Amino acid sequence: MDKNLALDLVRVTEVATIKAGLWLGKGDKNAADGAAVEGMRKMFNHIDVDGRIVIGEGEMDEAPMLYIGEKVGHVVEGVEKIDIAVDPLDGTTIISKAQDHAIAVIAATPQGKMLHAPDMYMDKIAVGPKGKGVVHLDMPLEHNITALAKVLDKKVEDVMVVMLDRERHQKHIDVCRKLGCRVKLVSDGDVTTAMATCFEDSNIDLMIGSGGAPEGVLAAAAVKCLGGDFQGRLLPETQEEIERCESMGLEIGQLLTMEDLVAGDEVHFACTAVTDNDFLKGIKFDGHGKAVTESIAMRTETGTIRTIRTVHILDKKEKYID
Ligand code: VTB
Repeated sequence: MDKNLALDLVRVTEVATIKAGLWLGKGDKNAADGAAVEGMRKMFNHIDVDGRIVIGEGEMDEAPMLYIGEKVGHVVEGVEKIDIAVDPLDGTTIISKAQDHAIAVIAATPQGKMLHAPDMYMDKIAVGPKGKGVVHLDMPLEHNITALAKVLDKKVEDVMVVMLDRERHQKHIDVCRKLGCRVKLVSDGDVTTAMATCFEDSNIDLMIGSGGAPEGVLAAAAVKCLGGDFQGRLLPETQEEIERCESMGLEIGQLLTMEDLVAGDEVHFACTAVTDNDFLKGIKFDGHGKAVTESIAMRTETGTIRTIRTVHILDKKEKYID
């Protein structure tokens, strides 16, 4: 794919962020989510792509916009057909409380290259470029942390492991406590924490634990562009979820490598920080009609990673989107 789609997609994550940002700290997560979805959906009409949503807000009958299978984009002649994964707002609770790690995010590939991850839990591990080939979801956590410390040339005590602050992760915390490494617990939003492993100055070395499977694919796309590694395993809990995995041709318990999650070398990724994270500042409204966002746009083909700081004139933008 010759075109750098990520540069277009970032305009879409910016709009989702502006819309969601209007609900920052207002205690209404549904309104924030709805606004992000609507903003993202509308902005797609301005982007020249022939897109099909493969990871979105849900099945057609449960989501009015950005549902799985929905066509998005302004189709012009000669434009390539692509698959699109979106999360207009990862961290709905976070934004309602103005806490860190909320993000608007999109990944795109040629058709058939992204796992259509169903809405269930996924066990995840993410690591930056130096840890690629060193950690493995099937290896004990002690081993992963020790091996990672070695390649990072750090003491085990200084390795920072991040995970969602959930009771189900107590077993991981226990291992970390025994080893003496550092643990960062975040309330929500594990797309940004997976990405943070790839930024050396984030002070995050390893991301582990279970969270949403669709967001796992988005995180894998980001980590692939950033040169790190991501592995996952679907965790079906009901008979229906088990059948869903089987219908996708997946074995129960199968390890999903980066290639299984996001295949090939034509991955485009864009995200905009709704609230602060370990590598981007969240949206700021100046109170006088302007907002500033920070985003990342990147693609595997060239390996370019762009950090984009944008000033938005809100009333002009509003007219443009509608
Ligand atoms: C959340 C959210 C994550 O998964 O934790 C969710 O913070 C599922 O976990 O960003 P819970 O059911 O325990 O809340 C994510 O949405 C994505 O992995």
